[in-house]
Amino acid sequence: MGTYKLKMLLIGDAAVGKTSLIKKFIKGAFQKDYKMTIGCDIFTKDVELNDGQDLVTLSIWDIAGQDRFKFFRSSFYRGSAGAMVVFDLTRYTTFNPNVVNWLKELWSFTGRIPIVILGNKVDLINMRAVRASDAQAFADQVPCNYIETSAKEGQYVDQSFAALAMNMLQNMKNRMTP
Ligand code: G3D
Ligand code: MG
Repeated sequence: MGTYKLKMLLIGDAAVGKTSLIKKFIKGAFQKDYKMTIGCDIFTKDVELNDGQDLVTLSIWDIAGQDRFKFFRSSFYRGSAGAMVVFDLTRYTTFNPNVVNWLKELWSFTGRIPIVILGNKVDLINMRAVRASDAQAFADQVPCNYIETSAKEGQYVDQSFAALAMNMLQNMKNRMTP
């Protein structure tokens, strides 16, 4: 049984659903800590992985403002073990080119930490502007998981956080093994 504390980020354009995904995952009883100087909210949640063998306390960092706090982004990124890169399936530019832009910025601060790419708002079927096959092909190149979610209906939200937590844990264990 291992216990770990891992910092993770949600990044992506405004209004793609980052805060909604976190709230859906945390459900009702969440603890939130607002960091005024960085302009972000920090949520905390425990998850059990590997059939309860590992307990991970996730510290989930969410950008609260938009560009206003850009200057402080280095403190936002510092020390994070992984990230969710979120785009909106109904707005093409949030995927291309902006997922790449977010990834470049992330990795310029953190190095190549694990990520998952989320195509959110999959419930808006008739408004889809990004093909699943295009997003999957991009994720295959990275490589990383690609998951289509709905923060509104809850589809694959828990699975996305679990997948990233598993990747972060595995990455950390690999680094600790000589
Ligand atoms: P952000 O934190 O990335 O900026 P928010 O995004 O979580 O604030 O969400 C932006 C808007 O998109 C919100 O609408 C929210 O309800 C909506 N939204 C988020 N996720 C989904 C989803 O999966 N499906 C649908 N249909 N809508 C979603 P409002 O109108 O409240 O601003
Ligand atoms: Mg938000």
